[in-house]
Amino acid sequence: MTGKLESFAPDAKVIHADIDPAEIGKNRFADVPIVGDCKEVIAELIAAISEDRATIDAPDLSVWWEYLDGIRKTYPLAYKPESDGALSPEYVIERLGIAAGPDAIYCAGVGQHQMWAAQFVKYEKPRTWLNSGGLGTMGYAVPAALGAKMGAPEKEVWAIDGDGCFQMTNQELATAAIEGAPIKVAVINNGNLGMVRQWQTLFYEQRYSSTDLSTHSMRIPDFVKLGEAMGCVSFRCEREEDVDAVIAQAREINDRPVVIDFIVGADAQVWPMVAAGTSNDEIMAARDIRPLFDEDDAADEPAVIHAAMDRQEGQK
Ligand SMILES: Cc1ncc(C[n+]2csc(CCOP(=O)(O)OP(=O)(O)O)c2C)c(N)n1
Ligand SMILES: [Mg+2]
Repeated sequence: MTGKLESFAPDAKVIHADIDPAEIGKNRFADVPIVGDCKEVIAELIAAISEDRATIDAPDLSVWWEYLDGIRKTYPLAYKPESDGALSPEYVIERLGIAAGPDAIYCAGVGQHQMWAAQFVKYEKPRTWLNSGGLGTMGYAVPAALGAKMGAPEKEVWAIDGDGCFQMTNQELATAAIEGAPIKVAVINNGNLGMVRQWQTLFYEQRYSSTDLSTHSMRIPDFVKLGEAMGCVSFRCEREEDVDAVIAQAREINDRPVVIDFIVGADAQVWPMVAAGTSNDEIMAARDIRPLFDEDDAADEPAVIHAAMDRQEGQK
């Protein structure tokens, strides 16, 4: 994602590897163009860097780490409770990550729930986060979880899915039930195509168009009934005080797939973000607050009600 092109990494030197020569330098000048298969290019790069490292000292990254630590301190991973008292999607995902832990495999769809799953689950091990990134494909989570479970049957596998994404591939639950792949699906049901709704909230004066899925207002489809119809054990959870118990129940079931319909607030927003047409260094930390890296803005930060990282530290 370049954002506004002329301000994209203006001081960087770019190495651009691409199998398609027409792509090289198409958007951004490449100082070092390499045409080739990334499988080979990356392997050769790794070998070249290791060779360099044998003779040249590793670079001093202390200034970079100081800078990153400063950002971490000023903008801790956080979320606010929903204004209408509804269950927070971030809370659900945070609790799920703590319960299932770093050995589980997590897959996500595309949208707000995906961003929160990236932020609030504390990954510690490789190959535990299956993600359809960069022009990601809605509907990825359930089939990805199914594949992960078939490939690693001893692992606990969770699909963290959106109510929109889930409707694209939930028929694969039948495959999971029939083929004996007891995956677990946490539907983060915010009633909306939340990622799109967030843009309509922030940039289109709350003129909501085609984002309400009726998964809240009409409960269509009813994900509990749908899960049951597909041979899964299904639960619904709407209150913060029930979240841990329903996750624990789901974790106990290993002979069938499980679906949990988490009914969460519609208005939670994902931060940080870059607005369309703006530069990546104008990244927004919260509504109306930009740029992220301007120290003067730190005082205007919204109240950090839950500092999720701190709370997780406390749990350990
Ligand atoms: C197949 C496909 N269609 C459309 C999109 C564009 N898109 C990205 S996120 C999103 C909304 C996803 O809604 P939901 O699954 O409910 O997730 P939420 O953002 O609410 O967590 C859409 C329409 C896409 N990425 N993939
Ligand atoms: Mg949604």
